[in-house]
Amino acid sequence: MQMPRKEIIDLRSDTVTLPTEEMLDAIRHAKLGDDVYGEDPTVKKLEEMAAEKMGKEAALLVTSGTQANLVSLMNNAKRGDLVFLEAESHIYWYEGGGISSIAGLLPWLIKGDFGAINPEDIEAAIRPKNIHFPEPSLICIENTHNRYGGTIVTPSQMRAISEVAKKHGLKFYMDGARIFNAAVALRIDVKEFTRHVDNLMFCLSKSLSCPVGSVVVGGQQFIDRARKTRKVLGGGMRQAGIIAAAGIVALEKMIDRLEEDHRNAKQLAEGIAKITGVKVDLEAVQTNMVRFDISNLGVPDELFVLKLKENNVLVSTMAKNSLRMVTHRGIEKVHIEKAIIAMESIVKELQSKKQA
Ligand code: TLP
Repeated sequence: MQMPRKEIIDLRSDTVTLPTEEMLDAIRHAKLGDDVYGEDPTVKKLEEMAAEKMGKEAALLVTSGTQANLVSLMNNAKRGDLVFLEAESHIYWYEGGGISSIAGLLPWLIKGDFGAINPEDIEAAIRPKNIHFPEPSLICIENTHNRYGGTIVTPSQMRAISEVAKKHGLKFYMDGARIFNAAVALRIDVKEFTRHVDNLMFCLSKSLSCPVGSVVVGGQQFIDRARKTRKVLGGGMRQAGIIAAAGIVALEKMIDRLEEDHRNAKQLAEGIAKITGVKVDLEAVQTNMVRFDISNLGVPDELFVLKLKENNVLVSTMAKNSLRMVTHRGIEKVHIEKAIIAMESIVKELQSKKQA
């Protein structure tokens, strides 16, 4: 007799989401053309929809969030320029150093509060024009902020940063990989965020459930230049309508449901906060991520992650003693309950071994 396969509760990231049936249908029936010739009607439609949704002139479909950030950095600043970034930003931590090795830029890190850079700290970091100093040209923020656990940079915080940018003639860019999570959590239109930046990117392939793709959005001239940079980086995609078709479904149908992911994340956070030895900052649980600290358990991270895996729960490691769980489509209330129970029993087992 064949044993039923155990269901895996994959909380490593919202990037693991699979396309919906509707996306697969849309892909199957998409009108296609060669997008490098500007002839793919489905890509054009997605780019127009994205620009309209974000309140900007134009948009560009790219292969990934990393490519979106790189293309944007290369078109917001010139080689040798200085870029202000939050110290824990994805661009700095997880993009292979492309900001320096490819874009030729110098990152200047500023520590934020729950991921939001304080405008006064940017002011303080801007030095007078002097032959010794690199030219600052760009401020980047991340919204929601990944390494802080999906925290939101609010529109009013963004406005204050944009005032510093304007005062000093700097460009202002947002890595908005999960900006729809922020908009849904605060129940406001996404334009409340985007109006403060010159340009931004958002990801289709994370909580919006698309199999691949991100979109860069901004002014027409910026997007025209970005289109060329994307080609140089090998991102000209020919019949990319098969990617855009899923993106259109995402923009039409997948945004409102993010509220469910946020509810699940809150329930997960409250459940694991009750477990002795596990610390969660509930104030930081603002969208679909839960970052938690296991330093009081006195066990190596790898062992804890492995124990969870043996119980069919997958999580990711963010730093020593710090783990992350991300809720997304496919993770339901029942999975949250199972994950909490699994964690409770692992902690109990580890603690009884310690006492023995
Ligand atoms: N984030 C991934 C990993 O790379 C850590 C994840 O699982 O969260 N900006 C932000 C804020 C991101 O979180 C990510 C992906 C990216 C950019 C890059 O997107 P991709 O993976 O499409 O290159």
